[in-house]
Amino acid sequence: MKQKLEKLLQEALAELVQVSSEDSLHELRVKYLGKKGLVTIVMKGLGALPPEERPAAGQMVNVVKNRLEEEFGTALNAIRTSRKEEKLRSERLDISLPGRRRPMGTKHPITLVSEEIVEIFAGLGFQVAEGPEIEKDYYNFEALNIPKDHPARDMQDTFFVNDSIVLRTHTSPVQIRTMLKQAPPVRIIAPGTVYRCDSDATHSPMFHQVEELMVDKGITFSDLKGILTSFVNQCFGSGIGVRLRPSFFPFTEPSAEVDIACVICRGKGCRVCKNTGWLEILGSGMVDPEVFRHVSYDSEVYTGFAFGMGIERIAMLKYGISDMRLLFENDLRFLKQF
Ligand code: 2U9
Repeated sequence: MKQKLEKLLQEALAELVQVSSEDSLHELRVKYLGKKGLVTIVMKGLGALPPEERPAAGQMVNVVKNRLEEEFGTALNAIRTSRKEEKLRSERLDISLPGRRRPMGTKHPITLVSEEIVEIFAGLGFQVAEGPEIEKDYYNFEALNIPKDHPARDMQDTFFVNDSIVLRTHTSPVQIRTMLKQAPPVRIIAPGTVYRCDSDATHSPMFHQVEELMVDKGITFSDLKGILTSFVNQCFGSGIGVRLRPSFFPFTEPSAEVDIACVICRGKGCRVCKNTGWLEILGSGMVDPEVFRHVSYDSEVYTGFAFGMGIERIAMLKYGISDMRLLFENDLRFLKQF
């Protein structure tokens, strides 16, 4: 019996050395220690021995059984540890690898031009002011000396939300709101989105404007000319020709439209300037006393100038864009050029 057990133990240990997976280890355990295992069969045969031999034989079987249990346990731990290490090795992340870059967008030309204009006026002491795009008829029209039934309302085809609320047709209501909130001096720039019911190659129902307003004691038309000339030189290049033509706006008196020498032909005459040599870039004027009355500014004490320009038009002139719709189609082949 002793020899038989020794042989079983040696065979089991020899087989155990070959085992490399939990499944085959389980099979080996069943083969030797399972219900019908080789060691179990020996144990069951103990009853056939003479009673005086049984205790020693029983002890021997137990020794072999315990030894195998211990060896199988150790082997199971070793298999599990090596499997875990293998998993960690194969799933290791190389955190030193450079990440995948997200494709970078570019600023829209309208944003670029708007930021450039704001920068220029910030350098001249103007502060940015903002207001709502859905605006009271009063701030958009009435306070700007455009009463109901005034023909000027037809110049700005309006999107009405209801009888008294409109989509702002210009950023001028921002200046009205600012003046209602603060006393002079005022030196603000109001960039923003505006809406007019108009759509073709040079008009979009939604477009962008930037307006400037300066109010203080003793502001004159020559201050307007000085600021305008400085702006034009910084925006389109120094020494560029500027001219003012008399015009009319309900909110300014006197009023002037401002032209610059054509940036394409430098004044010689071309298709862009329709052979005039000049390009209209903005409208301007001295704030009408009627507007000051609406915001309770004393027009006997304070004067001011204002002007406004369409950002799309400035962008088209600066970058030589012939169709305004290109600015709204968001074709990346177009946008990536800026
Ligand atoms: C207040 C008083 C006066 C702003 C002004 C213009 C002339 C003008 C147009 C340019 C092209 C609008 O986008 S456009 O169609 N603007 O011609 N804007 S004076 O005058 C103001 C504004 C606010 C309180």
